[in-house]
Amino acid sequence: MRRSAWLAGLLLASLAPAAAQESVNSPAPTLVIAGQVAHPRTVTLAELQAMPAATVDVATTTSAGVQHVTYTGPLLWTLVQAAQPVGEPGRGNTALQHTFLARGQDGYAVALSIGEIDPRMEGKQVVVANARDGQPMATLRLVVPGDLHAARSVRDLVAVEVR
Ligand SMILES: Nc1nc2c(c(=O)[nH]1)N[C@H]1C(S)=C(S)[C@@H](COP(=O)(O)O)O[C@H]1N2
Ligand SMILES: [Mo]
Repeated sequence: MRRSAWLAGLLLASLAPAAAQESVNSPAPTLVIAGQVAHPRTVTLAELQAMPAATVDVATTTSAGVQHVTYTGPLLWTLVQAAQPVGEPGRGNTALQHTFLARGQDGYAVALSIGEIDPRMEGKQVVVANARDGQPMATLRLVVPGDLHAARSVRDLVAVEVR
């Protein structure tokens, strides 16, 4: 395993118990941005709420028909850019090499790629939602607009690992 990947794993492992502890002691969720970035950090709910937010409409098909819900929060793109993904040395333009593993409190994780959310590419408005239909949420949720199934809608989002 590359040393950098090992370090990222260690960082995530050491932060996970702290995050779990926090949800017991305090209702305010936090989000760890780590991995192949120059500036790994833990973003607090207050910081997320202070960032420019996008609102996306998500349609879910249920037995009762199609239901629309709106989610509001900063774009994943904004958070990732602030952390500054770093490429592998000597590989030229590495901007599009990155993928993300977005992880929930329960360990559930889904992958996305930077090309999906880069505004110059697919530009999908993937948000780290902290409000649903305008109401504040107690936990964070990754929202991927346009998905037909909700499997990438990671609830209790606690970490985004940049790879
Ligand atoms: N943390 C976490 N998020 C998750 C899952 C999970 O098991 N854990 N299941 C996914 C799947 S498969 C679906 S269909 C949706 C269901 O969303 P809901 O349980 O909030 O309605 O959550 C997604 N997000
Ligand atoms: Mo699902």
